[in-house]
Amino acid sequence: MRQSTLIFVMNPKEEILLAMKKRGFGEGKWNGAGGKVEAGETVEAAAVRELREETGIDVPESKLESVGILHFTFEGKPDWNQDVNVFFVRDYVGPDGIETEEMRPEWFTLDKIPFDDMWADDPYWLPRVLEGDKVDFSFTFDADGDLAEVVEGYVG
Ligand code: 6U4
Repeated sequence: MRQSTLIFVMNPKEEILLAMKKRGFGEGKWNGAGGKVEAGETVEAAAVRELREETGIDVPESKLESVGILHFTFEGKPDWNQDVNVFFVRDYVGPDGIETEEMRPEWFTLDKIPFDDMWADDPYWLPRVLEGDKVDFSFTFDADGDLAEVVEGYVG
């Protein structure tokens, strides 16, 4: 299964950095930074690289906290199927993200997370992660692109 990364940065004020995807997969949605893990790359190295490429924020791998895994099946687009490795970077202090060709980052307070303009699966797992849980979910999107099935897996 294709592996990808998804990274959410939080600052000491407990705001979360979301980024508006300007092109390609997930265009028009707020999401974390992230993308495909390249051949020969670790998941953590990919997370650091994607965060830097998409928001200009540079963190060491040691700042990454693994908070879960999401398995996606897109029935209409099997080549989109992917396992998404989700990371949080907590207590980030440093330059704000910059707008890149791919993404426009913005800080949100936790009560203003724009779930209506995010992936349909996000309300199932992001609040859980924000409460401190680790998550393992499987989501199936049907041929119309609608979220059709949600299965919660076991996290030890
Ligand atoms: P790169 O590698 O940046 O050129 P890109 O086209 O940006 O590729 P892709 O497919 O590599 O995107 O990565 C997709 C990104 O979207 C990853 O960060 C994972 C995330 N993602 C995919 N499906 C998602 C979903 N249903 N809900 C969600 N994030 C999802 O919240």
